[in-house]
Amino acid sequence: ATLTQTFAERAEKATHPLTRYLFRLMELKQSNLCLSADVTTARGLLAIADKVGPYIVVLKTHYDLISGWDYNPQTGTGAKLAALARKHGFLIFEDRKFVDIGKTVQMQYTAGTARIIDWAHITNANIDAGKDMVRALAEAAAKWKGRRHCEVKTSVTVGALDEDGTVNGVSPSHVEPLEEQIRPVSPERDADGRKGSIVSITTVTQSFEHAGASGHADDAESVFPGIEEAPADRGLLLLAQMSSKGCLMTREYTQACVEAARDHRDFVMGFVSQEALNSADDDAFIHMTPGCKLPPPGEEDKPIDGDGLGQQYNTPDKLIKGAGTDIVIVGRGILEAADPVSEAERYRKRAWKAYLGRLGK
Ligand code: 6AU
Repeated sequence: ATLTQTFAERAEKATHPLTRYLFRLMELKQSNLCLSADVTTARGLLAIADKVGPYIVVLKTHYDLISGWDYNPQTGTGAKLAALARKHGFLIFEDRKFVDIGKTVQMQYTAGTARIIDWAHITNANIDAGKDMVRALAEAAAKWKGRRHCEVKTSVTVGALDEDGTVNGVSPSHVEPLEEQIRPVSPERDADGRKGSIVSITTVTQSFEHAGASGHADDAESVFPGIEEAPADRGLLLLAQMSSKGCLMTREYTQACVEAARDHRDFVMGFVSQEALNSADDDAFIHMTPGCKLPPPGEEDKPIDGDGLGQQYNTPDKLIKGAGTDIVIVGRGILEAADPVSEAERYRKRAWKAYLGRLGK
């Protein structure tokens, strides 16, 4: 069923809001291309994202190979990428390949310097450590969404203010208050007879107004007519198969990824894989495929070599039409071209043609 259904039809069937959005974006931009923006500087990343943005639906990052990444949640590299994503209409995919125990991946996803969850719509995981870590990441995403929705959360606690100015009160249970406003309410003695004031403490927790990868497009007007704003959701792709030579992922492992995806439809959008993994009854998942390259223009019959370090390449036609995947992920094929922008357009056209070919159009 997957092979002959249009992306528009699958947008209706997808259960994940971001997958629905992505399928619609693909139809609108006539693109099933993801740029793997493996450049080494933050400046270079933002520049290529802005230039290639019109031709892609997903921008893939490896934030840990980029120097000069600015971690400021409001004005840093993540926030700037998010603004470009709104401007051009693409989703940001941090290719983090989480693999660890649930608690650790939760922390790596939401905390630390990069705070991936704040700017990347999509990330991915290798489930070698067991599928509970998918649930752990899903829980972190649900919590993030809940917090984001109450953009500014305030809570009021009453405590006693000592004469020396210290507050003896129950402190609010929220984490990381951005600021606390302490106002005296009335002079009082506390239970121990100490003089002080009853105070009201208003805790303002993290405001997500600018930090999220979605939000208001006031700072960057969309240049693509008809593009709606991405939903405020987070999604995961499971690394089900790899493109590299000698990959150790077995059929059992790949099948476990399919099962984990079905268990977490509200969070798992689909797979990074080399072929379509859906059975006939299930076409709600999306497949993104790396290891994609075109022969140079005019040398169409030339075989495409690997990179000498284990990477193996296939053409968009082979992957989209032949193996039934949905989005091709292209890095060096575009980045190392003399003109990356026209090369991105060439890949977009070829991958879209392969999709139409799959539909028999
Ligand atoms: O087009 P390339 O070969 O320059 O870059 C391919 C990109 C790299 C890899 O880290 C990534 O795709 N990748 C992945 C992903 C996306 O998870 C899986 C895989 O099997 N092969 C692969 O190359 O950024």
